[in-house]
Amino acid sequence: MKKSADSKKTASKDAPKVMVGILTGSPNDLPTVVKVRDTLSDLGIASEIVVASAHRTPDKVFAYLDRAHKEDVQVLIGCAGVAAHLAGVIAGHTRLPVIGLPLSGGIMSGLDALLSTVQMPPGVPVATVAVDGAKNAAMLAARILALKFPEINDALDKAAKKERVRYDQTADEALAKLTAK
Ligand code: AIR
Repeated sequence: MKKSADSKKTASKDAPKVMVGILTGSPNDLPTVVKVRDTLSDLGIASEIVVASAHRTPDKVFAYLDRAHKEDVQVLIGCAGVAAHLAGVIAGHTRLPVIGLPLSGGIMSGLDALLSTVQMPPGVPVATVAVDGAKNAAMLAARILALKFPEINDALDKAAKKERVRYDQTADEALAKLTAK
């Protein structure tokens, strides 16, 4: 079957193996969802984005999951807004770990999506991150992968050290500005 057109890495024989499948319910979700892919990419993790809706195109969701199983994708991320059942439907169809990313929008600014994603029945877990928490969805996928792939653990260590430097520098600069007033 053809690789997703949304995949950042082209499907050549040299392309890194896709480890994370990111499904999202609408093309309108992409400005947030692309941050998941970019964070994974910064950690050296190949992923692909597939636009497929649990309600509008459930057949496409299941076809992708079947391909993901065959291609040995390791972690799945389901992103959706409003009646956000995508991650839950994915979790009902796979044994792979599923992360849910609820998206804002709609009359409840994402609270509807958060509850639709997180309130799963016992036995069908979805590890749900914050509304629009694209970075944490990627970081959680990376932590899961790091259990099996030491190079991803190293990449996470490096990223944490870099983040610590950035945080301390920002704090120092903010305090220096205050005292200069
Ligand atoms: N959605 C699509 N199918 C099922 C759901 N819950 C979500 C999308 C999007 C929102 O509905 O993930 O966040 C609105 O979709 P659209 O395409 O009308 O912008």
